[in-house]
Amino acid sequence: MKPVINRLDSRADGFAGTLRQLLAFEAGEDAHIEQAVAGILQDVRQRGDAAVLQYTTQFDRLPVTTMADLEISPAECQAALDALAPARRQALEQAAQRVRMYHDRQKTDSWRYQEADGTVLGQNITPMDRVGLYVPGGKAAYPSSVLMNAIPAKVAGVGEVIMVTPTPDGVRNPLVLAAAAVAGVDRVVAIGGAQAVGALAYGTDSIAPVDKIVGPGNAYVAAAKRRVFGTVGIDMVAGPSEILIICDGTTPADWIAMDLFSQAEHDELAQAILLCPDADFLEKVQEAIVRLLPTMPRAEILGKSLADRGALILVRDLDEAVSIANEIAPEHLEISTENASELAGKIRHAGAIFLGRFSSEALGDYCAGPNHVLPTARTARFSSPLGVYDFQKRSSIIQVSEAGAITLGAIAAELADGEGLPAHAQSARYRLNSNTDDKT
Ligand code: HSO
Ligand code: ZN
Repeated sequence: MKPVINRLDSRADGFAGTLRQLLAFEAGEDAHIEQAVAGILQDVRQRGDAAVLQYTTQFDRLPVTTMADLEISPAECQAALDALAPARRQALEQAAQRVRMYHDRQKTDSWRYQEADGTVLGQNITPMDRVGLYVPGGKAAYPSSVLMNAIPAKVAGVGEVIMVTPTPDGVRNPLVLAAAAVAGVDRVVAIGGAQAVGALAYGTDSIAPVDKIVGPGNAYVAAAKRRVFGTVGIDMVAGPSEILIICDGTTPADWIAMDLFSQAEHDELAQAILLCPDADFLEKVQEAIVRLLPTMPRAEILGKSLADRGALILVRDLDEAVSIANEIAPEHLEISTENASELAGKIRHAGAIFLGRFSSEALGDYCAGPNHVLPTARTARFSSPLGVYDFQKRSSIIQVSEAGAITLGAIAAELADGEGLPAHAQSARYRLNSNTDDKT
């Protein structure tokens, strides 16, 4: 029988290779999906709303004849919020407020500086005009993700956030609609799949084209986002959830087991790994996993995730744990140790770092404040959490003074000559002599 979770020892021969194998994950491209998505996108591009209506009727089993049928009004979202149980509504609003407060701090201002000769240089920071937010239907429709995607966009000052979400058989998810109301989403349309991505990217009569599409989706949505990238911006194509825990053995084993479960329950492909230098503690965590697993409603998913991709790894010491963590570059890293801040200072690659035994990853998923849209599959080596900056763009500012044109003109003309671009050189040289009267 397969063990409940993989056991590794960093001292064992071939450890590096075993670890690499465990981490290996490639979202394989499916030729059928690629072909279907290419067809749908082209159709939506050509036929607009008519194509969107046709695919929605077909895939979501919704016999709709006009896009107005698919509009979910702000009043309906507000009504969904009003209908929530008070405790649920309060939690949603408190989470939104904390996420907003955190993201407010990410706002940056345009800047300028002046050189001695009066030349002014700088950068203007402006929000995107319109952003599309994809929210999956079915079980993976997370209201928390609506907050995490929409709030930074609104904080950045995006003019219009259009949320799309499929409603198979016309079933609308009230908590998702309530979250849209709380997050300040401007418009909600009940469409999904590649057809929704196409509508947002290319625009139709009823939907103005957006500048960027964010939010998670299934393989079709991911393929569609990749294909429209360039026409619009996209956030990232997220892989399965990951959690890496470094523990010194001082946190209750049940807490650590449940933290591993918390990510493993997302997806059979999710990855939950524990690094610990204390062999006895690893035994305790394994015992806790065996005891708690059967009590979990999502035991099937999380059991498979732990058995296939999960691991308890015995390391020599915490320094080795840190270097393995940097190699893994996890989406979430919990440092559940006495000296968490000291270790955190040595972490170079991680989407989010949770310090100390009270900082469980679940708190970050919902309400601590930082974003839960994070780089997965080792991309934390070069990318960052979703933030206000993802909805802003920068324009360079160049305001050259009369004196500056002489200094810069000489440099530019010289380099333009070197590149064999005479119009560039002459354009710079015209301004070397600031007396414009004798120039025609
Ligand atoms: N842990 C997920 C986000 C999430 N968790 C939503 C619960 N709901 C991102 O990796
Ligand atoms: Zn989660």
